[in-house]
Amino acid sequence: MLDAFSRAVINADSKTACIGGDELASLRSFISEGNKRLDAVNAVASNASCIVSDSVAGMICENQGLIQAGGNCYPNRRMAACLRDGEIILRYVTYALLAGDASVLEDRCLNGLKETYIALGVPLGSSARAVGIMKACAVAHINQTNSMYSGSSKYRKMETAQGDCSSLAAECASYFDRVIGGLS
Ligand SMILES: CCC1=C(C)/C(=C/C2=NC(=C\c3[nH]c(/C=C4\NC(=O)[C@H](C)[C@H]4CC)c(C)c3CCC(=O)O)/C(CCC(=O)O)=C2C)NC1=O
Repeated sequence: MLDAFSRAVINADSKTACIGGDELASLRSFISEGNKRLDAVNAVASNASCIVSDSVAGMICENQGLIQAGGNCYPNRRMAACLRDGEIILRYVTYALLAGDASVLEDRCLNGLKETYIALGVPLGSSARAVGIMKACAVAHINQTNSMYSGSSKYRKMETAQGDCSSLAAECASYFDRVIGGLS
């Protein structure tokens, strides 16, 4: 498992070079933007159960055969496994966002997942759809555009300094895209 710092070392070592100007500049911004990154991780991690349940519900809403006999979210044992998988995937995305590197997600979560799903008959397209909804939810939480319930008791405002988190939201989206890519 790598993070932004160990990744810079590996890259430099593969060129037998010292850590150079571009890498240092990128690490400098990783540090100076560090509090934003922690807020972004917190925005996703502390809304994880909401993000997972909404995404799996959305996936099922669009394809109700999943919860009928023969569907892969039927019976409750499979429904529970599906929700659990959503939580696992989201958890590894938050680790990657914290580290600023996808290797923890690749090595510990995605490695072999597609093969496991094929062997178990877990539908890859539906899984990718649920991950796609999680991506939209997570991005909205990071950018604080999750205003659907704004003003209602369901809306949970996260107190953070105002600022532009669009590049962290895009980075987070790229980790979900890796999951979708790994399942297709
Ligand atoms: C650390 C990383 C890690 C991952 C990612 C992981 C996934 C994982 N998901 C599994 C099952 C499963 N995964 C699902 C998921 C779904 N079914 C659907 O219809 C939806 C499309 C989808 C939810 C979005 C289901 C239903 C099962 C149970 C399948 C079965 O037993 O028939 C299994 C088989 C063992 C078990 O049932 O617990 C594994 C290993 N395990 C791990 O250790």
